[in-house]
Amino acid sequence: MRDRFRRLSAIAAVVAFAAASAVSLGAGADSPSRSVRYFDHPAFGQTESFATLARKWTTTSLTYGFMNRTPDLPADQVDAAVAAAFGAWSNAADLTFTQVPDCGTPVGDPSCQTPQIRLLFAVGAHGDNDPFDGPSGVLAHAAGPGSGFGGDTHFDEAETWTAQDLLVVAMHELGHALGLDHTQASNCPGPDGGFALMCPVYVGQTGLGPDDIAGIQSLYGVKAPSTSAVTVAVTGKGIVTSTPAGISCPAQCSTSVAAGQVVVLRAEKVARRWNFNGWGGACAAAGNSDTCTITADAAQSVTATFKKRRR
Ligand SMILES: [Ca+2]
Ligand SMILES: [Zn+2]
Ligand SMILES: [Zn+2]
Repeated sequence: MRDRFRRLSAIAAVVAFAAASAVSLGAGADSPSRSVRYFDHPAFGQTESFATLARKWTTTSLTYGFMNRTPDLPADQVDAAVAAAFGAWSNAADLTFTQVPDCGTPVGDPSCQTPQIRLLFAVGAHGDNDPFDGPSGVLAHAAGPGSGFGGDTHFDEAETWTAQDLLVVAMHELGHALGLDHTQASNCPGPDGGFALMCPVYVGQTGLGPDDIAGIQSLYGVKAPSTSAVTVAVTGKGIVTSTPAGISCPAQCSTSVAAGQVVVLRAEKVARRWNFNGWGGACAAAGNSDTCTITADAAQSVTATFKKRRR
């Protein structure tokens, strides 16, 4: 069965709560009469905190692409806002996103395999039986994970998009595209006083809250800290040690450190009549100094050469 965009029924009391909260939080203080803006559908999940949709992606490495871009902003600002929105989720959980060209076929085409998450700006009816409502009201909507429509995220072109609105609305919709439902009413606002991003109303959220992070991590797990390998090769009679500890080559010639870690390597001769002759590889610039400092922002490979003195 083809995925459908979620349609949730409005709950009058909850809408009234959200409207009152939007005003009392002062998010619309400059224009208190401004109408409440919904990310998508004004309804709340039913669980104790964050809520998840029926499905999640079976991979943690996903592609996205633009079917078109809003003319309200320069293309590079659209790209930057959307990339930052994806980045908020990939920083919070074990997810990576890669931008690819759109397949170019119509909305919901089941044969379109990449991008998995297709982004579209459209006015009114736009091919998914969920027409947009003109200025204000619903700002965007997204389908949960799956093939065909799955993950597709649409923005109401009847809105006038600013980079900040696009960033936050995209962040919220991508929450749905990744498998999160709206959080429950008591998280709007949440225990920390801030509104959860996955609250259905847009009252000036700027990023993920604790509830959103717990939700996405429940689906995809905690992001593994990234590490870099440091590898040393010693030629001749000498030893290379490291600070922080980990390398003591030739006994222990490789180690794994946190990405970006600064590592100091020290060369010492271990036999009479042998001298340190110099560094190579990632330490080449250190010449024949006793120490070499490297930053392990990627895998680093170092050579150290010791030579026997001529008599
Ligand atoms: Ca609208
Ligand atoms: Zn939503
Ligand atoms: Zn749509």
